[in-house]
Amino acid sequence: MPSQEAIEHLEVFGYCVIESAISTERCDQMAEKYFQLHEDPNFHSDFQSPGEIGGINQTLFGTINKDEMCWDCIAHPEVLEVVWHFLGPNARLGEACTKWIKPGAEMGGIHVDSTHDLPYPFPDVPWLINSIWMITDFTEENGATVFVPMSHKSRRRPLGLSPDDKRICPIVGRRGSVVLWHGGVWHTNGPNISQGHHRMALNIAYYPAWWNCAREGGHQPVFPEKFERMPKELQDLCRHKVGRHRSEVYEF
Ligand SMILES: O=C(O)CCC(=O)C(=O)O
Ligand SMILES: [Fe+2]
Repeated sequence: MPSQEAIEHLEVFGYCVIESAISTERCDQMAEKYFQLHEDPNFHSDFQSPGEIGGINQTLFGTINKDEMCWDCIAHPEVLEVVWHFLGPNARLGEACTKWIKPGAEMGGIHVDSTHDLPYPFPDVPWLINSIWMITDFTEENGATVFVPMSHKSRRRPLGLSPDDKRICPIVGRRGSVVLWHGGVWHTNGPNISQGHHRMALNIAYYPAWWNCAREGGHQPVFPEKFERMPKELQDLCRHKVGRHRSEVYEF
């Protein structure tokens, strides 16, 4: 989808898909690496919660320091065109993390992102453009992300929505495609009811320059030696979070 069309789709429906933004060969290399990272006990402290160790729905933070392949995704030109349109030219990286949905995982709770203490109505300007790269194919059976199209227009969270509400749509696609969404659209991971198909995703969040990035727990700093090696465009996105420990870059 050309960026202009993607922008329009996101504006109206709350999400859009850019197909085949990276090659399947690259995805397969990334998948292999990400499955290993999730299994590596050295990184267990980077799970979103300690209860995820050995679990069937895992989020592993700090991908930017662990894997340089994800750098091309974070600063992908077509993605950045959409991000800059909604968040302005000084948009910043929130976090890049990997999300593994194993067979047997249940559908997540439908939610909006980064709004825990925001009053209603939510801001009428986007506060987050979130994205999920399909590192393995996304299917209706293996946990593809699900969305309620246009729900970002409600400017509230999805209270009391039944998991089998007909408005919930899985967004499926070949690996290498990326879904972008407005943080206010109602969404979650689908259930993995497949026979042995694992879903791996790279989740990259972008915030506008005015957003307080310390609000989100778990987001990791970018190590200085990694930052030095990055192309300029990626450095610009990460400029606010260079350090060795989270406490150095976020005040709380
Ligand atoms: O894993 C998924 O499909 C959804 C993840 C999600 O809700 C998010 O990244 O905000
Ligand atoms: Fe989410």
